[in-house]
Amino acid sequence: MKYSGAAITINLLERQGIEIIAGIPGGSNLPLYDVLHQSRIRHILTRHEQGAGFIAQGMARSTGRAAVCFATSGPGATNLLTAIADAHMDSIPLIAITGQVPRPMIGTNAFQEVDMLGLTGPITKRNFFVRQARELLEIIPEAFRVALSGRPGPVAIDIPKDVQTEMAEFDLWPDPGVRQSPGPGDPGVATKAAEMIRAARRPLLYIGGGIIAAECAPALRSLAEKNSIPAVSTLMGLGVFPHDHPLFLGMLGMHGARHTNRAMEEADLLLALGVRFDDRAIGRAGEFCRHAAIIHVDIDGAEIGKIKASNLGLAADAGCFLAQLEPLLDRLQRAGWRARLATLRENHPLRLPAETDLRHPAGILRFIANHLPADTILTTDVGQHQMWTAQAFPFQRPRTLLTSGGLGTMGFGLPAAIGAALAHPEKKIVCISGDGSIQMNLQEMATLAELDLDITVIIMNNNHLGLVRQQQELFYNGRYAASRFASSPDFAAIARGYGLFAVNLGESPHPGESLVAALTRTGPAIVNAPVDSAANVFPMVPPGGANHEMIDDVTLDLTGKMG
Ligand SMILES: Cc1ncc(C[n+]2csc(CCOP(=O)(O)OP(=O)(O)O)c2C)c(N)n1
Ligand SMILES: [Mg+2]
Repeated sequence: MKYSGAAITINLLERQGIEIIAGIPGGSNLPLYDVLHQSRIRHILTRHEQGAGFIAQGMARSTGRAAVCFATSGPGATNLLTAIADAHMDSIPLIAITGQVPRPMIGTNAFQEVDMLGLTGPITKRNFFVRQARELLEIIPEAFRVALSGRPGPVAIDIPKDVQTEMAEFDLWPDPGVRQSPGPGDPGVATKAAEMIRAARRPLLYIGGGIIAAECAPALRSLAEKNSIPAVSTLMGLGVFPHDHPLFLGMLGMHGARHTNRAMEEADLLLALGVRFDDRAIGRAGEFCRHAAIIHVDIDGAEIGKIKASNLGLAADAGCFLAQLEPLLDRLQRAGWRARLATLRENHPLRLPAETDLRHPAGILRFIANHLPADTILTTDVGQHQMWTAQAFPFQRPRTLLTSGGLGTMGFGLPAAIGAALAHPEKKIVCISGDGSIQMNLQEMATLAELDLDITVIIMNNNHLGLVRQQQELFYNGRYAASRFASSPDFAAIARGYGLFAVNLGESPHPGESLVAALTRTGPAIVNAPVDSAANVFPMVPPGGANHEMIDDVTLDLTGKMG
């Protein structure tokens, strides 16, 4: 057989089962597009490469499968970097394939030349520069294997234009790259963990995105139920427990409920699974869970002991560990500990506005939850609206909250929603955005209009960079530098300009009805929701503070301890 580098690439992507690629063509990847044009793979033309990166992420995050984006060299490639870094922080299997200037021109500052190998090194799991067309036969399957195995993550592949056109002769197509089954992990650790759990009186599970990546949410719930171990979750772990599960205590950390963070203070054993002790979750590390022994299990050995020393650590797949641990645990009620946690919840509840309060993002979130099926996928942008989504929306299942956790990238929400809708055409997708964030990838409204997907975007419009404004109010003595927009666009008019259906709740005589109409119609809808610009997300751990130093609108005690 004899194929060009471009044909080898597209063929191998087909063999990997890739059905959709998002991207933008340009001089350096035209040979790839020329072959893609004949392929059964569907191409989604975005309006910015960052949009393509986040569309691929939306597909990957909502399915757990690897997804692909394309960009040309130079500015096309650099426009992908934020989406690649974002995938790296949240362990998302993204394959970013960029065109590069022809080999003889490399290193000459050729038109649209940029060193992608150098730029993507720190933000990928692995990156490749393809020197010859035949190397693609190894590199493409290897890229998928790396992206999906162990701790998932992004892989970048940079292909010079003349490698795309170079012909290579070979006999056999390689097998597709697949996720390698994780090793079972040391069974001795499970035995030791079971002993520690048996000796504990107030154990807690601290779970995160690793449980979703390992697809072991059902195993985790049944282990928790068997031994009555209550659970707290990071932002990335929301959905692993249904929000109203009797053992679920909610999200911990910077914007967690007071009773959730307080429970951590009282625990004597922490079973940390698929988590990395991120600062937004644990606050000041030295003071996190001061009275608890820690068992830490994560697929990435580099995370064990990185931030917080553990009494027992294991680099293993969470699902394999749970399978070893479950038979070793007794059926227990732990009535005393659960009663204590119920009292904490009663005394320190998360106070949210009522679902009739459509001038508050949390009210809107509670309201829409009543009109959406339990498996609705929500994407968010980054800001106050993101934290209110985490607090107020009753997530029921894994992979129903797609949010930029580690990098916190404004502009994530709309393209990620497009990706989720492409992967789940039968589902309604809702994007919760902010008036700041939506403008960071606003151009993808054109892509949405073209694709006519079943997406409702709700822009929580407080005319501010709200989370910044909040920090300035609380920690910079009300010096509001660059957090208020002096002018605000008419988002509904803009959306209509893109050819989308749009409503402005501020102009609607019956906002609730307009919101339901936007949610229940099939096809895209953009909702501008004017909300109170003075509202703050509470409770809040001051940046750099310990979780027990939470403040809220009642205490507003910047130095005080948790009441
Ligand atoms: C790309 C990017 N730039 C800057 C920030 C810093 N930042 C975090 S939240 C925020 C404000 C977001 O405003 P908006 O989308 O309106 O959400 P709100 O907080 O008002 O709900 C900013 C600027 C960021 N997270 N991402
Ligand atoms: Mg805002």
